[in-house]
Formats: sequence, C-alpha cells, structure tokens
Amino acid sequence: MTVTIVSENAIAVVTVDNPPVNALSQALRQALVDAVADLDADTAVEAVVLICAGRTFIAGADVSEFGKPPQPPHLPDVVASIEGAKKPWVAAIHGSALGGGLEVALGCAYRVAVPTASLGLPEVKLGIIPGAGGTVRLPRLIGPAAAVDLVTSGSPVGAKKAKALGLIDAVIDGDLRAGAIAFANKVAERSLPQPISGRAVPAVESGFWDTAEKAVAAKAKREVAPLMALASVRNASETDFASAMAFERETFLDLRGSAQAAALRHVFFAERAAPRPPELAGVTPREIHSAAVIGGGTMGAGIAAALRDAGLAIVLIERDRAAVERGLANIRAIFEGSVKRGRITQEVSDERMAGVTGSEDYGSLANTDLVIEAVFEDIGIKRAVFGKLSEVCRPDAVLATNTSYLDPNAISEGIAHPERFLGLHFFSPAHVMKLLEIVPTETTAPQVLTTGFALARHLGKIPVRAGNCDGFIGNRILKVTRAQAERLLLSGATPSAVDAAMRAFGLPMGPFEAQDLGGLDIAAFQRKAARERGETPFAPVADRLCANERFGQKSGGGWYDYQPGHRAPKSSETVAAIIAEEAAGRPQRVWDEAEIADAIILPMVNEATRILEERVALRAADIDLVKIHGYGFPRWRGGPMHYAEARGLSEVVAVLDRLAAEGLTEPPHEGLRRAAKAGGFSALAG
Ligand code: 3H9
Repeated sequence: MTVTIVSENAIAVVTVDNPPVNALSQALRQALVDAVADLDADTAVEAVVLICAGRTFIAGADVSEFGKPPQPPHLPDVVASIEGAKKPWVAAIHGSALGGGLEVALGCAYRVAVPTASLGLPEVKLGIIPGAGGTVRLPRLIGPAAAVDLVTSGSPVGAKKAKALGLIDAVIDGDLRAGAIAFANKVAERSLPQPISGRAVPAVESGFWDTAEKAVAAKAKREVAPLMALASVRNASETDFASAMAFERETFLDLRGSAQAAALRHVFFAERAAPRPPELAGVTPREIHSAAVIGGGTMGAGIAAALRDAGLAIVLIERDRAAVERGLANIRAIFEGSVKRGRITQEVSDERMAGVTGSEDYGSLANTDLVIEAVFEDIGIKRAVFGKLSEVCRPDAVLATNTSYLDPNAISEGIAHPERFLGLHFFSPAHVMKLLEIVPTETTAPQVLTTGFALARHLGKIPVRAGNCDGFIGNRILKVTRAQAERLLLSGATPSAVDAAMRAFGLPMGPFEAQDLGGLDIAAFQRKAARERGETPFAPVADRLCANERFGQKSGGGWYDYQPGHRAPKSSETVAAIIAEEAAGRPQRVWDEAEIADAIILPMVNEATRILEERVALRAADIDLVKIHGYGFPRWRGGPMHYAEARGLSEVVAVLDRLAAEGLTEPPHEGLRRAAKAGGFSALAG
C-alpha cells in the first residue's frame, strides 16, 4: 500500500509510503489521483494533509522508470487533480521535496515544512527539465527571477529560504504531522486560495531574460538542460498556463530521451551503487569518533580539513614543533580560504580550527579511532610511520595510507594487526575533490574496508574500490593519457591544439595546461622511479622540459610560457623547438579537434578495459566515477566507459585500430575487442 488515509476529525491525513525515497512510481501516481477523488467525495473531510513516511517527502519522479514508455496517470495530471481538489491540500514536507515531489507540493493549496527540509527542482542535474509544471507554476508563485535560479541551478533551498521566497507558507517547529493538522484546521475555515496555475506571473525588468540567458549559457557550457529549463520558465512567463505546460512537457519528453540525460542518469545510479560493494553487504563498519593525520603538507592538511568539515576531532602529527606549526597553518589557511569564498563564516572557521590539535608525540594517538598517513611518497618514511603507529595505537584503530603510487601491501609489511590497514587515496585539494579511491591490501579485514566506505560517505566523498596496482585506477589511466598526449605532439599537433580539443570535448582544461598547473616534477620523479624498476615510460618532451627546469606555472614555464604573476598560457618557442627535435623523422599529420579527442579518450578506454579485466576496478561505472570526480571528465558525457558504450564499442575498436596502424597508440586490448563483440563492458565484469 503506497498511500494510506486516516481521518483526524475533519482533516484527512494522506500518508505516502514508498521506500526508499517515496519516488512517484506509477502505483503512487494512481493512488494519489484516487485519494483526491475519494476525499472530494467524503463530506466529513474539510482539508487534507499530504505527508510522507520514512526519511523524506516525495523525492521526485521514479528515475528508474525513465528508460521506459510513460504510464498513465501522468504526473502533470496528478498535480492538476490535486490542484483541482474541492478541499485544500496541505503538503507537509520533511527531508527533501525534489523534482516531481515539489511539483506535487505546488499542486497543493498550501505547503508547510520542518526547518531541516530542503526543496528544489534538480531535474537539470539529470539532463532534463521539470515535466509536471515546475517551470510553469514556480514563476507564478515566487516570480521569474527566483524561479530561474532554482530551476537552472538544480540546487535546493532550505525551509527558511523557501519561506522567504514564498515557496512555502509556514515553517513548522516540533512535530510536523501535528503542526500540519493544526495548519489545515485553520485554512479549512477559509475559502480555497486561487490555484497557482490561475495566477499571473510578476513582470520582470527589461533585459532580464537576455542577462539570464548569458549567465546560464556561461555556466552550462555544453549542457543542454539548464538553457532549456530557462526557456521553459521564460515561455511560462510570457504565455498562458496551458501553452506553457504543453511546451514544458514536450521539452521534458525530448530531453528525457537525450544522450546527455542517459549519461547523467548513469552517473546518478553509479554514484549510489559505488558506496555499497555487494560483497560488503551486512558488514558493519567500525565507529570513528576521532581521527589523526600524519603529515601536514598539502595532502595532509587537505585531509585534515575534510575530516574536520565532517565534524571529526583531529590530531595532526608532524616530526617536530616547527613542522607542526607549518601544518596547522596549512589547515588554517584552508578554512580561511573557505571564509573568503563565503562558504563558511569566520566563527565556523574558528570552531573547526579549535577541533585540531597539533603534536609531535605519537603517544597522543593511543585512543584514536582512525589514523591517515599522508607523509612524503617514500616507502622507508611511510614504513617508519606505521612502525610507530603499530606501537601506540589501539589494535582496533583503523590505519590508512594516502599513497598515490606506492604499494600499500609493501607499506603495511611488518605492522601489528595488518587487518586494520588499508589505502585511502584522496585527490588534491582533498577537502574539495569528491573522489576517494579505497584500496584494500591482501590482509585488510572486510570490516575495515566497510569502514573506509562509511567514512567516505560521512565526508561527502564518492568512494571507489580500487585494486592494488601502480597508480590504482585514476593515475594508471592518467599515465596513459599523458604519454598519448605526447605522441600527438610528435605527430603534428601542438600543446594548445590538444588542450583546446579537450576543452571542446568538455574537460575543464587540457592535459598540458593541467600539468603546468599541478607541476611537472612529481610525474618526473615517478618516471625516474619507474626507470629504476626497469620500466620505459614514454615522455620524451616532458623529460626535456624537466631537464630544462620547466616545471610548469610555478617555475615560469612548462608546456607554455608564463609572464611573471600571470596564469595565462602563451605558446612557447622553446617547447616548439624541443617538440620539433623529438619529432624529427616521425610522420606528421594534420589533426582536427574530434580526432585529437579520439586519440586521447579512446586509449583511456583501452587502458580502463584492462583495469576492468584485471578486477582493479569492479565495475565500468566505477571507472566513470573516478574520471568524473577525480579528473574533471564531463559528467554529462557519463564518464569514458559510458561514452564509449554510447558511441559503440565496435567503432571505438575500429578507431583504435586505425590509430595503432599509424603508430599513434597501442592496439585495442583483447578484452576491449571481446566487450565490443558482446556489445558492452558487462561482458567483462564478474
Ligand atoms: C523528476 O522528478 C522529474 C519530474 O519533474 C517530471 C516527471 C514527469 N528515483 O541518494 P540516496 C534511490 S526527476 C528512483 O542514497 P539519500 C537511490 O537510487 C527526479 N530512485 O539517499 C537509492 O537506491 P538504492 C528529481 C531513487 O538519503 C535510494 O533511493 N529528483 C530516486 O542520501 C537512496 O538514495 C531527484 O533528482 C529517484 N528519484 O538522499 C532526487 N532518488 O538504495 C534524487 C533516490 O537501491 N534523489 N533513489 O541504491 C536524491 O537527491 C537523494 O536520493 C535524496 C536522498 C536527497 C532524496
């Protein structure tokens, strides 16, 4: 039973109970329409409270139904029937009223919410626009400017702001059900308010729409939905209700079938699957109430800030007092930066800093639940740290290394209780980047692994389980991408052409701009280590740039030249000359943007397929999350694996074969050919 109705004197309480998030399945839509008819006919009922069981109000349409033909009753008709009810309906909101859930609430005569509720129209984040009157009723209720903000950003607002906007009628402190019934009793005595659909849209200042269009286009880049959402609000502000509803519905249905919507839906479900690896189902995580970070450099400070942001008390350990002070200053600078950006107040920053203790004494960790090591990438130093931790920490304390390239098995050798050890690979800046690669060693206990996933969720991160190999998932692919980008340079492309092509594909920056920003020295250090191991990393130009001390922006030049104090890249004659020398004797060709993108992205897919086959990644979708949340791959493309599948794996293989024949990349991996024959990566999983 998705809907139950009980009467409290003259008030009928309609309770929706459709776990987990009360999404508007066909059964729920039908039950709501039936409820309107039944309650209209019930003469004892004077007003209706619509409330939800579980953790949230209706969180939207059922996204899992989006791939299938829509089944009646359609949501716009459900909302219209609630709006047309003979008695006032009061939406009583807790948790989130999102998308179709907010649209249902807009059909109600009144809306009340608990202070912690949030309300919004997040459809653009799924590549669609609201499809049940959201863009049409919202400007009629709160005016076009506020409606544009809500609809084009997809970001929800809290109850307080919703009240200020006029989106809700009252904030209910205390028990929502009792408060909503009291509210309903009051409004039952009044005549029904004018339905939102019948109200006029407040006028806007001249030039408003042009300005809004420019702002939304600049932010959306190549995403279609935000601009279409704006178009629908504009149309709704300039035409009658019925035409506006028709336009909105048509646009919604068009976008629902679009490639961008499919990609964004894929990411939506991937993000929800990643934190819960099936093999850990039923394993309870250890409780983490206190944490320590070893090392107060960029990574350590970022990790400490991320832990503090999530409310954990932190001890920062450094080797001596001066290093402790530097580490604390690094953490303070992060919080102060958040204050400057308006993300937190000075008071919150001070409170966060007050929860950080600096120490050189490992003995202070005797009762700490979690310790994350983030010292220099040197196996000797890291082992020494874990040797000390083995002596002082409780045997059940979780010990983690934040290595990006070293082998966590080797780091954990000799520690006491190795089952409590795991790799947690954060991405820089660690308090901002969402990705967390979770790397079990051969001895990590399932409970400790689950604790890693639970911690990630607590920190608001996207956790992806990664097997132990050089670079794990993300940096292993990055290594291939960098080598590939250099191959293009040696065959006629320029750094600026490669970067421009990758930006056109949707990345925030190209591979050379990114290296200049992050610095070329770390990768050079890793190549040196790889050569010492007998490997042969391909980076002829980058090696020469580093030999010339061109380490990127910080040294005034890298792949580009930089004027002192400026970040704008300028093409470099020095670099062009080095490229020409390294390219001597190699065949040159003319590259267009699409070919460059293929020659960068598809080898990425080739390596990712190997990663999948080796079970370093458990799911193709996990690799997509790594690229999106760690490396800026455009979300609306769904990640490289989704992109490749949507494009057709047979075509991907054919392009790679052509590039390989020209000596421009490795040939497609056997697993990729098999996946292409089977029609998808699922053939490689399991
Ligand atoms: C829309 O409404 C279009 C309309 O305008 C027009 C229609 C005509 N559908 O996130 P969680 C599942 S578009 C189906 O971990 P939380 C989710 O997959 C929609 N399933 O919980 C997961 O399943 P599982 C606009 C959904 O407490 C489980 O619920 N609405 C949906 O951290 C728990 O999810 C949105 O975009 C859904 N709509 O956060 C809201 N939502 O357990 C999207 C969730 O099997 N949802 N699931 O893995 C959210 O933002 C969060 O889920 C919410 C709760 C904040 C509600």
